[in-house]
Amino acid sequence: MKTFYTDAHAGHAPEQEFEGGRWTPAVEIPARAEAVLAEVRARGFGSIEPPRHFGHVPILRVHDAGFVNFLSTLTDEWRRYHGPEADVALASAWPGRGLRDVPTRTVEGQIGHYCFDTATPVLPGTWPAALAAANVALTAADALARGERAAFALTRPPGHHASGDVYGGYCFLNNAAIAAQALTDRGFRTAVLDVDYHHGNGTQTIFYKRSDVLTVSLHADPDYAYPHYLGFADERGAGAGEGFNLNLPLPLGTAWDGYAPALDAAIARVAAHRPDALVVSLGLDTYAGDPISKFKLTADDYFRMGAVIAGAGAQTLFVMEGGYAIGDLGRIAANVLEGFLQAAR
Ligand code: 6XA
Ligand code: ZN
Repeated sequence: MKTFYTDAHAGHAPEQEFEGGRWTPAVEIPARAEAVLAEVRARGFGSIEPPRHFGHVPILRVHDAGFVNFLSTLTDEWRRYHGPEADVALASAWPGRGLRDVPTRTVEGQIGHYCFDTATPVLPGTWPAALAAANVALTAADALARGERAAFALTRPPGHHASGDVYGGYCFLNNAAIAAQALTDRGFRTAVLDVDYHHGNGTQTIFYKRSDVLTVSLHADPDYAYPHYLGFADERGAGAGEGFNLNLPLPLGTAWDGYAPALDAAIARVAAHRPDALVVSLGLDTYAGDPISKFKLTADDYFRMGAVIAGAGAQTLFVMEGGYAIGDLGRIAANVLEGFLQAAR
């Protein structure tokens, strides 16, 4: 299995995020991807290749042009408004209930329209890093189109919280959705399976009214976990997409005994869709040692997870999402890939 990677992600290196009413050390940092890269290299799964550049067209298949323009010019606009030293763009007001979500003249108004939380600072290096991550996912998708059984897009910043026109949750461009759309555009019947601890609200929203791309997610119940406002079991898709979104919210403290039946149900739904391509949003924050999450999967459970995913029988694209236990992150990511490779033989 090839891994696709570029060190361009390191341009997005937040030091802090605003969380729980205070600035706290950022957890979505370059060391995450570096740890996974080192382990994937050491385990010898296959070549590690840089992304090619696909331009804006495949990104605009998923994201709104105004959103892309906003993100790509945000640092400039932020500095115009807040002064040349201002290098952390963060929303501080939103068009909540009773207010009007209308286009406004200043970046202070626009940022609340395009962002949904305070955990996602935009720095001068953020847009190039986000663009590079999308290109990593697109290059890996292209490997599937060329016939590879599987590929690993070692992406950061992650993507699954970003919808067509809203960013947040450490995510800017939805790498997995962009890849899923690119595969669909090349004639693949496509499904997305999201195993990140957090519900992939962006991915769900992007494909919610469509039947061509199935979206399935296992995650911490939003009743107690981020992103709080989407990811409930009764969200099944709408219009033509009715029945093509499956959410499997799980209780606090879920370990493999509770996780495995839900993963089996998820894979059964994926298999029933008969996809040619399966895009896996590979969040690793379900790990017992994760500093921001509350599931209890062990390192060995990730071998099992990879093997179960192989059972879907589709060409599979793993796209990295969350996971913050940096000391173990490489090992658990590689365990998924190894479990998959052994079962897919
Ligand atoms: C912000 C939490 C963001 C969660 C990011 C994540 N307080 N998403 O891992 O998958
Ligand atoms: Zn997550």
